[in-house]
Amino acid sequence: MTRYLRIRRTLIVATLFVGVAGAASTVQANAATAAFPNVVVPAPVSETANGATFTLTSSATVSSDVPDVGAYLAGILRASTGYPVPVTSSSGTIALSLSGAPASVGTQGYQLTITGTNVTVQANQPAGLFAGVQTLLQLLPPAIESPTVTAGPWTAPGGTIVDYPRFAHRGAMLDVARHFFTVAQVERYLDEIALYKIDYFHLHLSDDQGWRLVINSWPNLATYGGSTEVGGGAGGYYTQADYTAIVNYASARYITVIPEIDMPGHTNAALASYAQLNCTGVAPKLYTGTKVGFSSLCVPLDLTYTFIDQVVGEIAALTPGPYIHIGGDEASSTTASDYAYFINRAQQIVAAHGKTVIGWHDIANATLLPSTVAQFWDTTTSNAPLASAAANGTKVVMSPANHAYLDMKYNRHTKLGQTWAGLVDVNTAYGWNPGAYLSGVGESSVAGVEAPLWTETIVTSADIDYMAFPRLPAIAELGWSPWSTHDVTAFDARLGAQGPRWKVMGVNYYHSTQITWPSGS
Ligand code: TNX
Repeated sequence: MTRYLRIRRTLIVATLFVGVAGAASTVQANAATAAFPNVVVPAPVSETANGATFTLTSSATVSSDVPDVGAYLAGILRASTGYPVPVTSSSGTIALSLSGAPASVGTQGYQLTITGTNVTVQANQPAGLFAGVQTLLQLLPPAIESPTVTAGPWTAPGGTIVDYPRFAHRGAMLDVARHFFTVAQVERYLDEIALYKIDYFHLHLSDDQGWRLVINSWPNLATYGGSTEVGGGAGGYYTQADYTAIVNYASARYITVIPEIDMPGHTNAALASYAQLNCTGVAPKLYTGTKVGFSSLCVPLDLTYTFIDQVVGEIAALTPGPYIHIGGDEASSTTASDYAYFINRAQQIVAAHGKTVIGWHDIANATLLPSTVAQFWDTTTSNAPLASAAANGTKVVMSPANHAYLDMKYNRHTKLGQTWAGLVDVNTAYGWNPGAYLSGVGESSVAGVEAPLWTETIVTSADIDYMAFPRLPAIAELGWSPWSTHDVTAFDARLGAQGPRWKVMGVNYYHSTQITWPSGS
């Protein structure tokens, strides 16, 4: 495989197209060789062209062993082609099948075969079919993503792709606390991240500036703690039914929601909602600025743990996924010994509700449960407490702020965003290796990657789009594609091919000057 990919890279340089016919040993870089276009993000594990061209016609049908995935694909095809695309019980023109996939593709991968007449996606699990559908869509013309009927032809290059992820955890985070985003805005973002095989959506539900989810046993959290946001706007919150709608929308895209309640710091909204949670017994005012590190739950207070137990209990009951994120970052108003005590108790509470803890890497300063996952967010390449946790078996999600933070400015002219972790243009977002980045945290300690989007300066869906695209796909590729495919020139070309898709979808992406965007996009 490595050799195949090395040959592949040579072809990219020569022709900007990748692909081979037949076995690697028979590869020849001449014009007659069938080539796979270099368009799929994240880069697949292997692609073999067969020279055929598939054309989707008005008589096309979809069959699927997983009805929801068939319906998802047919819905996209109908909207843009105007064809009826019925979902049939078997032998569709496009067949999504849970049999016949190679074992090597695992639980999230797939095999996609495109001939002159048919398309087959085979996977071992439904998530793999969904991933294969995303690849197929990227091989069809960009207009296939149009929400309105558009002219074809609807062709896709023939060949076989065998594909599966490097890391099981490929996340995106949205901060709905600094600015509130409606369910519809969150669903729009879920639609966008699903295109790049993201499988975890981390929802940052509470911070100093807002509490965004109704907790029935502590109702003021949402009604008062959710009543503002950065800059003093009206804020907002999700009812439990809203949250369930988000969870279900994500789940239909094979994305697992990770809810975060940040603690013991980043808790001003909660402390403002209930005076009795404060060590002083006095509630602070609501906060609409952007400072961090000034608030803390009252560590010695018994009520603090009743509060956490009830909040976590309600959220755990609403959350089918395995994780609850307890934050734990920037607790600069909590002493080191209070912090360690607090994180230990918070872990026990989450475990008692049957969930696994994720926390920002600061939690490595406490004693971690074997299952607890740490999320690295700093700009350094070494972190002693995290390295020693990893040596003890802790798994790490990688979000180095100077590469993976979607709220950093692209360059000094970018209007939105922050600069504390540096300027992050596309090639910087792409230019690091998650499995060999932090000393003492090697590939086997890395659960995956996450691209967080903090929203101190982000207000609209157009803002979200602008900061996430085109960087989110770079992080998605680092999480999915084998390191042997890592090649900035080839990546930039693949990313450029996404531009016309985002244009058709109305995604307000940043036209990075590092990328050659096709004309008109
Ligand atoms: C740091 S990194 C934070 C957030 C801010 C972000 C802004 C981390 C875990 N916490 O509270 O929103 O920087 O870039």
